[in-house]
Amino acid sequence: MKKNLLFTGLIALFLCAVSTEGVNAQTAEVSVGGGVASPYKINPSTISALKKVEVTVKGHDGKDHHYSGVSLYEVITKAEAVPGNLLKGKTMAKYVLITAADNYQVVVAIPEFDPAFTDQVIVLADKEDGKALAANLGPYRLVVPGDKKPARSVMRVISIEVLDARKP
Ligand SMILES: Nc1nc2c(c(=O)[nH]1)N[C@H]1C(S)=C(S)[C@@H](COP(=O)(O)O)O[C@H]1N2
Ligand SMILES: [Mo]
Repeated sequence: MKKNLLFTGLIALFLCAVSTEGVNAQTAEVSVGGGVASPYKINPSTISALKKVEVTVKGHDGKDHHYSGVSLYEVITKAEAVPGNLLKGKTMAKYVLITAADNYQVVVAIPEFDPAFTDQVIVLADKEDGKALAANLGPYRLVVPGDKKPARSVMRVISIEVLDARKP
């Protein structure tokens, strides 16, 4: 009898953990902030207002993967990261720090994805090969198509900060 109760309790705990993980995955947001005029959060409702972009990149598995989402340029433009969207002078020292749920962090310089400087479109993806990203990868993942290795393809992005190398 006691064993039965313990077993039922363990099952209940397990189900609880599984459903909490599910809720977290659905409500996970990306905060867009740092030195910007209009910080905001990316979630299913705010992302739907942004233009959709798609890229194809070769994964670690050697196969092509198709990612869709929004461009990092539009993400920081919506936050009013650069006055007049014209990168020049002092704003040339601005950069973007991407942080993941596991505290992995990478840096991207704005000219690496600003259409005034390059054709490379860096994507904050919410879909891989047509499907929502699995909980261990998403719900949001950065994709840097021009990189030879995928080290900046940050999984489980939770924060995008526009910072200034001139201000410590
Ligand atoms: N959140 C997070 N994202 C991450 C990492 C990490 O440790 N944490 N590792 C990076 C590195 S070093 C690589 S090589 C790729 C591996 O992604 P892939 O297995 O989809 O090729 O994920 C990148 N994204
Ligand atoms: Mo890596």
